Amino acid sequence: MQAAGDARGARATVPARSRAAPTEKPESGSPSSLKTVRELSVLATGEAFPLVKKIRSEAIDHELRAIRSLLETMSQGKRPRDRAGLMLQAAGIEGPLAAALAKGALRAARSNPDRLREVLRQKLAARLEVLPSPADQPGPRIVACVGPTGAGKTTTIAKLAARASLEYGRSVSVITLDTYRVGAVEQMRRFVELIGIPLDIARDRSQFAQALAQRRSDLVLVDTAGVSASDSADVKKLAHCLEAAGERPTDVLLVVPAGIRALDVGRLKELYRHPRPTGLCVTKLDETSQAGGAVHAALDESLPIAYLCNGPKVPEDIHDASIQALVDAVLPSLT
Ligand SMILES: Nc1nc2c(ncn2[C@@H]2O[C@H](COP(=O)(O)OP(=O)(O)OP(=O)(O)O)[C@@H](O)[C@H]2O)c(=O)[nH]1
Ligand SMILES: [Mg+2]
Repeated sequence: MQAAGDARGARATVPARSRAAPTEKPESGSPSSLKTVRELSVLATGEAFPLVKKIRSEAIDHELRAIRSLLETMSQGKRPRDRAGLMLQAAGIEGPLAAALAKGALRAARSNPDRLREVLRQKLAARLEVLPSPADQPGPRIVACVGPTGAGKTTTIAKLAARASLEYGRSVSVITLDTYRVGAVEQMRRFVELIGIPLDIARDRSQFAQALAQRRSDLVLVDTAGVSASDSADVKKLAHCLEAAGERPTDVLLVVPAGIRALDVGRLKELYRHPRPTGLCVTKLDETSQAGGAVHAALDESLPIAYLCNGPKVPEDIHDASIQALVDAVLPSLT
């Protein structure tokens, strides 16, 4: 795996879709692939043209910026330490991480307190790391999504599968280990049928090993059942299954919604000691104005960030992670 630090500089600025494709895009503009993308959008969101959501979130963004700016003006009289604390608290960054960020920023902003927010943004950016898109690495690869119930694991697998298969023409297959939840297999089956890729259903380690041995696809995406804090036995079973991947390059992405609380991130950390995640996928950035939980998931767990998702649409609402985009979501600039 490429060192995350190497890639950070290259990805420190936004546009999310600026990755090098391992293969040429063959037919991404063809009528049939456009039709498929449209059908995937309907399947994932219930609407063919989810513009309403976009317009609404822009209006909310605008309002939020105005409120943040007002709060900032009102806190001008406060001591810089308190202002830094308020800014981080409003972003959902808490505890020792908030204290460490504030401490570093106060020193740097001493000569110019008006720069406090900007310095906090820089301090945050300096701690975050990016994992170059695992699903786009050349050669055979397994990418599994794990995480709490309803975080967006299945949708993320569908987004990655559609992107790799329809946009880049790679050979992709999906194995689902989620055979518990009612309707889970059916949900995945509808996505793979639209994309036109095979699906294997594995109930245990031997079925998982068999599916891996049979499929020759470059990219094998593995969907897993959601777990809650009390499900450590299920996580152990999952780890046992994934071990069947042996020496094949495998990434385990911890999928978390951006609005997760710092405390709940701590619980996840306990839960996912094994399989140990190799990267983070932050979902539902469109659903929260307090995305600090995503930063806690990355920093408290020392995880590089692979993807940012800002909506349910398949495949367009997934983006290769960029530090700038995450910092903008968590601690937006007011200028
Ligand atoms: N707004 C928004 N919704 C999302 C996003 N990602 C997924 N969703 C929605 O969140 C809901 C749950 O998504 P799933 O992909 O089924 O979540 P999961 O983690 O597989 O859930 P379980 O398998 O039950 O643990 C669905 O309604 C998705 O459409 C996102 O980035 N933004
Ligand atoms: Mg699921």
